[in-house]
Amino acid sequence: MKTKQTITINGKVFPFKKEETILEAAERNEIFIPTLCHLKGTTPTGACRICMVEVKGARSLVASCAAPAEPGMEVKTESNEVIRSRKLTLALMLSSGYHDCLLCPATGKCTLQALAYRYNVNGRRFETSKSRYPLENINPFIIRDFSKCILCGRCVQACNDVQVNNAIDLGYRGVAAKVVTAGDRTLKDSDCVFCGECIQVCPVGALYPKDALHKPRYGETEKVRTTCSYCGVGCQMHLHIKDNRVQRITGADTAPNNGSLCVKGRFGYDFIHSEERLTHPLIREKDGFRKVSWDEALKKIADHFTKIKLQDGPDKMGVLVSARMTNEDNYIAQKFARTVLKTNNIDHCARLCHASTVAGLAASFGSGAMTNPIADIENARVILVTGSNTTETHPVLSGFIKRAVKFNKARLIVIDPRQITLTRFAEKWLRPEPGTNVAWINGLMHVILKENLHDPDFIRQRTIDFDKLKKSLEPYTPEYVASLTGIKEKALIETARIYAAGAPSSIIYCMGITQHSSGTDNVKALANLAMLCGYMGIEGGGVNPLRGQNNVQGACDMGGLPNVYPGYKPVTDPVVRADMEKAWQVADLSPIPGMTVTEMIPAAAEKKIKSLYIIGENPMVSDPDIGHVKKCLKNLDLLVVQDIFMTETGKLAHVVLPATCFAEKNGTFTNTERRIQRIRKAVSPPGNALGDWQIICRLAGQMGMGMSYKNSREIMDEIASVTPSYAGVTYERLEEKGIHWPCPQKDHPGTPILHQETFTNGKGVFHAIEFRVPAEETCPEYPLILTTGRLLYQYHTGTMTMKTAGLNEIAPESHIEISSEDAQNAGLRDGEIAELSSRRGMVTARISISPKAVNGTVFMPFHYARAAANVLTNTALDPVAKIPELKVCAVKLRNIKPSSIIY
Ligand SMILES: Nc1nc2c(c(=O)[nH]1)N[C@H]1C(S)=C(S)[C@@H](COP(=O)(O)OP(=O)(O)OC[C@H]3O[C@@H](n4cnc5c(=O)[nH]c(N)nc54)[C@H](O)[C@@H]3O)O[C@H]1N2
Ligand SMILES: Nc1nc2c(c(=O)[nH]1)N[C@H]1C(S)=C(S)[C@@H](COP(=O)(O)OP(=O)(O)OC[C@H]3O[C@@H](n4cnc5c(=O)[nH]c(N)nc54)[C@H](O)[C@@H]3O)O[C@H]1N2
Ligand code: SF4
Ligand code: SF4
Ligand SMILES: [Mo]
Repeated sequence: MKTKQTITINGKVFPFKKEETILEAAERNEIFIPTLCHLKGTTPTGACRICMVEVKGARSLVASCAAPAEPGMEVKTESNEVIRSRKLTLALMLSSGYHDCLLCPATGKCTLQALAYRYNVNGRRFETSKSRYPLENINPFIIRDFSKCILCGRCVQACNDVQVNNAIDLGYRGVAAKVVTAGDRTLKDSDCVFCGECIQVCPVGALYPKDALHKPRYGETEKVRTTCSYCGVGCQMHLHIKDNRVQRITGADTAPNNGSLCVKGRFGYDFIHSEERLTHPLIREKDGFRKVSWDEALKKIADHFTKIKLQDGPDKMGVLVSARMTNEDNYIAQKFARTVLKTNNIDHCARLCHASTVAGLAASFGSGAMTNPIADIENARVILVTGSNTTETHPVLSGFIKRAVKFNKARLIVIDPRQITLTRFAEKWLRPEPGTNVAWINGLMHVILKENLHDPDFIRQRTIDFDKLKKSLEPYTPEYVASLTGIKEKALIETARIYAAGAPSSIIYCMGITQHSSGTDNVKALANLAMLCGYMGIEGGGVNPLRGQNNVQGACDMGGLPNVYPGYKPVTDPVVRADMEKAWQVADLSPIPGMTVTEMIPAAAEKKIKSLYIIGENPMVSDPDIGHVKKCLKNLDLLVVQDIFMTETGKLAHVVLPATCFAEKNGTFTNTERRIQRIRKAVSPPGNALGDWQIICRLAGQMGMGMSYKNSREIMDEIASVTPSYAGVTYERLEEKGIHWPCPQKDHPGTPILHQETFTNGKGVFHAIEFRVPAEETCPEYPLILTTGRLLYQYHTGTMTMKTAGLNEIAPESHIEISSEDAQNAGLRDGEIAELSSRRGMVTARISISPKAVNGTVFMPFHYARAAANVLTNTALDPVAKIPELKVCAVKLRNIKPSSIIY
């Protein structure tokens, strides 16, 4: 029998694991060794010398963070010699720079201070040397106090090896040594993206949030673990609370983010305590709104809904649920629409986002969700990212891609018309014309088949309709694809070879694929590609749509859609309907699939929809052709908006209801990788604001239908009882790391990777897909393509991010991103104001000449209500998923001098 290898630490014998360092073996056995420079998960640098230990037989002390544990080793962690050495190291650190603990915001968190205290060392042993570098505070978020820096290098590792933003490094030598940016510029003028990972890892007070000096120190706050309420990555975070306020946010060291956050998650929380929060229900009066009681507001709504229901029928009403609110909120909202209003007219922003994913992947695999978990990206040999500006829109997830390239030699293919940041990490970057996705995907498959690089066993055993696919691919030769997409033949062929050589390759995609009138086709084509090479149901493979909103996956799972109940059970199936009637103890659930949001809003223009209850959505900025949206909403008999702020949509409402935000409620969000995670109440709501499900239940009560729950936990228990993929979920089980659905039983561990043995469908289905041009093409009058999307520093319609001054400082206004050639042709210089118009409207915005832009295409963020990109966008829909073509429309540019106009 193999004996376990052991190491002796402070006289006690411990087994150790292969490749463990002395430090790791000690930590695992709860023996304290101090560290300053050591950063978990990165290569040890041994820079700070504080972790020195005595090893029997060694000539000098050993840095435990870098030295491997060896069999029979005898280690002392606190011998006299070790303590002498640590005291000297600490004394030298304390005499270098200016360690003024009295005024330091790191008090309570500073490791140097804690060690000085533990080893009884002060800064008076040696003469102090002053810092050579002044404090830097001319960026929106981070203060760099070089006088406190001990040059441990953790921030450099955090930036380069964890977030892989490569903004800082150690520069200069000897006494001049310093953490620098390229060219030693300020952070503001560097590649820094203000993720704040450096602040989080700094063991002293050399890096801290700009507002830290006015806030309570670390020891004075209480931590509440919760989930970020911005994007679908679902980062786990700690809200630091004092005086009923969120004072600071830090990353929680657990999956999926392992401590990391992005700039919005870490710094974008001013909205929570904003003065502009809605605090009272409001009812429209002639020239504005009147504050009213909950009873008055709810009675008005209830009376109106009841009247429409009786006079015009339930299907004249619609409800928009929200991907921003919890599963529990969404479940109650759709239950309200189905059981109280009696309509399936329920939808939400997923329609504008991944409706084509849900439709496309359901047709191909039987389940429309991300197939593999986030951490699995690091197992891929090849990563194909397309139509996803990952570093800006799923920043923490992009770290997994960048680390896979940097440390695992994964090969990255980026296929995107814009020169997004990720192209810097890519081996191949293909630049298709917007709207030509089916052409290049078919082209890749054409090459793979021609060169016999496909996986015949997988195709035979796990799929159907391969022959149909094969035949459909014949015309898509590299030459033909080049003529449609602008991608060179050679580049396409080489890319096909790289993808096929992956074993496994992972596909990651987002809005550049879905937001097209051919969105469902694009998604099915990607599913074809992955099945062709057999990359399904395995680690490091899969087809991975990155879900956008914090809880858009959950809002779909909860049945926030017009055609399905919770768990995607069709409303048209009589057996399912009977089950739901029994579970909900109601009769006569509507058998008719409802309208989508892209149908409900236009239907208002014709009075086919008379009332809309919009919860946590802002279509007056986020829906295409907002000129028309406005007309439609104004035509409603009753518009109810339930939000945390007065939005552009709220301003048109008859009744506005104040909801609580994520920091004020309990519940769950389901992130992009299907991980159901807790959110927890940390502060109390402003004024009379109420939780979303509480408001809806009270409204149901007003309408004479009892819907009452003690708490969100009770709602989750009901969700589990009617939703097969959530059946095994309880709050207790979610506590630490959440659970990936499907989780069908209480003892089921959850399912990180889908489709392992069989597809949800049984067999995977190949689809023959023909390329179709976008609904609107360029023409002599509108010669440019407009594509729209996001910026790192703003989130959607800006209701939340625009409350944080620092985010607005970096991304203050809309702009038109354009290539220098196109700008020159239009006679425009960088920073000038131009008019951009489409067949639907016109906006003015500043020109931003950028290498990101490709000739012939301009890009505009859609975040800004002033100069809103959606004044221009096309409402053309994908015929299956009904998603609008937000990524392509035809526009023209006009120079409007003088350039000094600022709107
Ligand atoms: N900072 C920030 N993060 C966010 C959000 C936010 O508002 N702000 N929103 C969240 C939400 S809900 C979502 S859905 C996600 C969206 O995340 P993304 O989809 O990554 O965001 P978009 O900016 O819409 O960009 C999509 C990419 O598609 C490319 N593209 C445009 N047309 C085409 C095309 O025809 N083919 C291909 N292959 N690519 C094309 C664009 O150049 C762009 O790089 O982001 C989420 N994260
Ligand atoms: N041109 C163009 N348009 C687009 C896109 C694009 O790429 N280009 N992308 C589309 C996509 S993918 C999406 S997802 C949509 C997003 O469109 P929306 O969902 O309309 O945008 P948000 O700003 O996220 O709106 C959410 C609202 O919820 C509120 N809110 C936040 N938390 C809560 C809560 O707990 N309860 C309640 N009741 N309210 C809350 C916020 O204040 C905000 O007003 O935009 C779409 N529009
Ligand atoms: S700024 Fe902080 S983390 Fe960076 S080297 Fe200095 S002490 Fe270390
Ligand atoms: S990556 Fe997404 S979930 Fe994570 S902190 Fe940023 S916005 Fe929040
Ligand atoms: Mo989205």
